[in-house]
Amino acid sequence: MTLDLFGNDDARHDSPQTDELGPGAFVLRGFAQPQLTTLQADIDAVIAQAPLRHWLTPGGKRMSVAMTNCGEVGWISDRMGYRYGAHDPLSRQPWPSMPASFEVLAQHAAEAAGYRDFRPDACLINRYALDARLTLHQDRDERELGAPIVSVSLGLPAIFLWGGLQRSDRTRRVRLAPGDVVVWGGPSRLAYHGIASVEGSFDAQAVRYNLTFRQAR
Ligand code: MD6
Ligand code: FE
Repeated sequence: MTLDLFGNDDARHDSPQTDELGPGAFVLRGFAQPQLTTLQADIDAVIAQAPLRHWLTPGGKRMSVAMTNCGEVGWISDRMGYRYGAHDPLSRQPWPSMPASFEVLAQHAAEAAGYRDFRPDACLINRYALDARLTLHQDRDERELGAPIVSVSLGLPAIFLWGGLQRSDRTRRVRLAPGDVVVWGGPSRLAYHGIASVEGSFDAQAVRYNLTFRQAR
């Protein structure tokens, strides 16, 4: 389905394919495709400064997804809970600054989905090996729940789970390919979601990356 996200016919014909997941939640198919090479180089540069690591959940389990951050604040998990912090607990340094390529893409994607003035201050970088999963959860550690989240997929495809506002609501399985961008906010901002599986490839080294941009503080 192609939506009229811009309110005029020209934009509708120019816009790429868009799937509506729920009210205020969209998959912009291939939106980041032209930027994939630049984005990957910038991911590698961030990781060189703030290495990927497996956080512990508050319950003490090692997360299967490896994570790091860039921007003014980063998402952290340990025995003390989930939170945002301005420093990398490993190096005690500020998180690397957000690459311009990230910020521009996130703002454009938010605008394409109807969210103006998105100013992300946090970018979580997730790396999924073939056996990594992210169980059903809500993103609710951000102070500004009025702002949307922008999520960019790179590398191997994955099956994204999209649920409702209750954990027990039934979930839909959505395949996310490299370059797909999910934008969600408004009435869907607290919807449950997760990653069920990553699709394998012949390249044993291959992984999936995901960037999620938030207005955290
Ligand atoms: C992922 N994404 O795609 C995990 N959260 O790897 C998320 O948990 C997520 O894609 C909030 C909004 C969009 C997302
Ligand atoms: Fe999430």
